[in-house]
Amino acid sequence: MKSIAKFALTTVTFTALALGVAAVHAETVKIKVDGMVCAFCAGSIEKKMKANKETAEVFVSLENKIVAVAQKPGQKLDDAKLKAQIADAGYEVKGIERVNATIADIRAEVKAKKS
Ligand SMILES: [Cu+2]
Repeated sequence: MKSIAKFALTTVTFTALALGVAAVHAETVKIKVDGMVCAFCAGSIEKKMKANKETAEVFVSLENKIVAVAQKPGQKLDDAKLKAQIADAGYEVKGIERVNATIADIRAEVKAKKS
Protein backbone atom coordinates (compact mmCIF):
# COMPACT_ATOMS: atom_id res chain seq x y z
CA MET A 1 0.00 0.00 0.00
CA LYS A 2 2.77 2.39 0.88
CA SER A 3 4.56 1.94 -2.44
CA ILE A 4 1.32 2.51 -4.37
CA ALA A 5 0.77 5.81 -2.57
CA LYS A 6 4.36 6.79 -3.31
CA PHE A 7 3.91 5.88 -6.97
CA ALA A 8 0.70 7.92 -7.17
CA LEU A 9 2.40 10.91 -5.59
CA THR A 10 5.32 10.62 -8.00
CA THR A 11 2.93 10.49 -10.96
CA VAL A 12 1.08 13.59 -9.75
CA THR A 13 4.37 15.41 -9.24
CA PHE A 14 5.61 14.54 -12.73
CA THR A 15 2.33 15.62 -14.32
CA ALA A 16 2.48 18.94 -12.48
CA LEU A 17 6.09 19.42 -13.61
CA ALA A 18 5.23 18.62 -17.21
CA LEU A 19 2.36 21.10 -17.18
CA GLY A 20 4.55 23.71 -15.57
CA VAL A 21 7.21 23.30 -18.22
CA ALA A 22 4.60 23.56 -20.98
CA ALA A 23 3.34 26.83 -19.51
CA VAL A 24 6.85 28.28 -19.27
CA HIS A 25 7.64 27.34 -22.86
CA ALA A 26 4.90 29.45 -24.37
CA GLU A 27 6.36 30.27 -27.75
CA THR A 28 5.04 33.36 -29.44
CA VAL A 29 5.94 34.73 -32.84
CA LYS A 30 6.90 38.38 -32.48
CA ILE A 31 6.89 40.31 -35.74
CA LYS A 32 8.14 43.85 -36.32
CA VAL A 33 5.87 45.46 -38.87
CA ASP A 34 6.27 48.78 -40.66
CA GLY A 35 3.45 50.64 -42.32
CA MET A 36 0.67 50.27 -39.77
CA VAL A 37 -0.68 53.78 -39.25
CA CYS A 38 -4.14 53.42 -37.79
CA ALA A 39 -6.49 51.13 -35.93
CA PHE A 40 -7.79 49.80 -39.24
CA CYS A 41 -4.30 48.59 -40.22
CA ALA A 42 -3.89 46.89 -36.85
CA GLY A 43 -7.34 45.35 -37.09
CA SER A 44 -6.83 43.95 -40.58
CA ILE A 45 -3.52 42.33 -39.64
CA GLU A 46 -5.05 40.91 -36.49
CA LYS A 47 -7.87 39.39 -38.51
CA LYS A 48 -5.44 37.87 -41.01
CA MET A 49 -3.31 36.31 -38.29
CA LYS A 50 -6.37 34.93 -36.52
CA ALA A 51 -7.50 33.24 -39.73
CA ASN A 52 -4.50 30.88 -39.55
CA LYS A 53 -5.53 27.61 -37.96
CA GLU A 54 -2.31 27.43 -35.91
CA THR A 55 -3.05 30.77 -34.23
CA ALA A 56 -4.24 30.79 -30.63
CA GLU A 57 -4.17 34.51 -29.91
CA VAL A 58 -3.06 37.76 -31.55
CA PHE A 59 -1.91 41.08 -30.16
CA VAL A 60 -1.10 44.11 -32.27
CA SER A 61 0.62 47.22 -30.96
CA LEU A 62 0.40 50.11 -33.39
CA GLU A 63 2.73 52.32 -31.33
CA ASN A 64 5.42 49.68 -31.00
CA LYS A 65 4.93 48.24 -34.51
CA ILE A 66 4.54 44.77 -33.07
CA VAL A 67 2.36 41.92 -34.19
CA ALA A 68 2.48 39.03 -31.71
CA VAL A 69 0.95 35.71 -32.58
CA ALA A 70 0.62 32.88 -30.06
CA GLN A 71 0.49 29.38 -31.47
CA LYS A 72 -1.87 26.61 -30.48
CA PRO A 73 -0.17 23.87 -28.42
CA GLY A 74 1.87 21.59 -30.66
CA GLN A 75 1.32 23.72 -33.75
CA LYS A 76 3.84 25.87 -35.54
CA LEU A 77 3.22 28.90 -37.71
CA ASP A 78 5.43 29.19 -40.75
CA ASP A 79 7.55 32.36 -40.83
CA ALA A 80 7.49 32.61 -44.62
CA LYS A 81 3.70 32.30 -44.64
CA LEU A 82 3.28 35.02 -42.03
CA LYS A 83 5.68 37.32 -43.87
CA ALA A 84 3.80 36.78 -47.14
CA GLN A 85 0.43 37.43 -45.51
CA ILE A 86 1.60 40.70 -43.98
CA ALA A 87 3.31 41.79 -47.21
CA ASP A 88 0.18 40.95 -49.20
CA ALA A 89 -1.84 43.14 -46.87
CA GLY A 90 0.48 46.02 -47.76
CA TYR A 91 2.80 46.14 -44.77
CA GLU A 92 6.50 45.54 -44.38
CA VAL A 93 7.98 42.87 -42.12
CA LYS A 94 11.12 44.26 -40.47
CA GLY A 95 11.87 41.23 -38.37
CA ILE A 96 10.42 38.01 -37.09
CA GLU A 97 11.46 36.10 -33.99
CA ARG A 98 10.24 33.46 -31.59
CA VAL A 99 10.01 34.61 -28.01
CA ASN A 100 9.48 32.60 -24.88
CA ALA A 101 6.56 34.72 -23.71
CA THR A 102 2.80 34.70 -23.70
CA ILE A 103 0.60 37.32 -25.35
CA ALA A 104 -0.14 38.63 -21.85
CA ASP A 105 3.62 39.04 -21.24
CA ILE A 106 4.06 41.02 -24.45
CA ARG A 107 0.98 43.12 -23.72
CA ALA A 108 2.40 43.97 -20.28
CA GLU A 109 5.81 44.74 -21.78
CA VAL A 110 4.28 47.19 -24.27
CA LYS A 111 2.16 48.79 -21.56
CA ALA A 112 5.25 49.27 -19.36
CA LYS A 113 7.10 50.95 -22.22
CA LYS A 114 4.30 53.46 -22.69
CA SER A 115 4.26 54.77 -19.14
CU1 LIG B 1 -4.52 52.16 -41.28
